[in-house]
Amino acid sequence: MNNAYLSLGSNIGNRLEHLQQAVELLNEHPSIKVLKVSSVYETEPVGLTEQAKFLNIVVNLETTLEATELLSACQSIENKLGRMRKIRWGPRTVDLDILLYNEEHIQLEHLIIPHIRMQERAFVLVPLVEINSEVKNPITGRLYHEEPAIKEDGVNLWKKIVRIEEFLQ
Ligand code: A4P
Ligand code: MG
Repeated sequence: MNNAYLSLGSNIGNRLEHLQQAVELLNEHPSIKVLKVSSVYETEPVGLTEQAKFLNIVVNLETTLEATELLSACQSIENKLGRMRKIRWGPRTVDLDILLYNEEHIQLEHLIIPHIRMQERAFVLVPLVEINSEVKNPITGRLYHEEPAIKEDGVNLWKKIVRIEEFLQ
């Protein structure tokens, strides 16, 4: 069994509903079981800053899928929820990125794990550390809660989540 962390973000329409639908679709996948869902954070856009605020969460799951198969599953959920793939870093119904897959270092043309920008992004680090404060960068061995970027502004608790069921209701 493999263990993975995903980052989910939405900044269009009913943002919470998009995140809930994405987690439901992940959990409905026969080879994926969602173990933990972080609280929901409202975050200032990073990269392309002239866009609406995001809601971001991090999800921990177990899966029998290979990393590349998990990426395909994430992309089909993005497509199902109507993402328009137009502007890099631009607005999206829902975006699913794989942060970590076991403690593997994967470098393929279309898949890099750990996610290359995760240690620079408070909107990833804050929810990640909330669900597992001991998680480490598998390459450097550094704890993600020690990354300086975690202290950056622009990430605010929006909805406290204690149990997955509560999130999926
Ligand atoms: N790809 C490579 N590695 C991975 C991975 N570990 N997980 C490839 C998922 N995908 C990975 O992504 C482009 C390509 O990355 C994919 O085809 C896949 O093969 P994309 O989702 O098509 O395009 P994108 O998301 O627009 O670009 P990118 O570079 O992934 O952007 P990011 O880094 O995901 O940034 N600000 C806030 N506050 N919250 C956000 O959630 N998100 C972004 C998107 C920007 N600013 C944000 C947020
Ligand atoms: Mg992406």
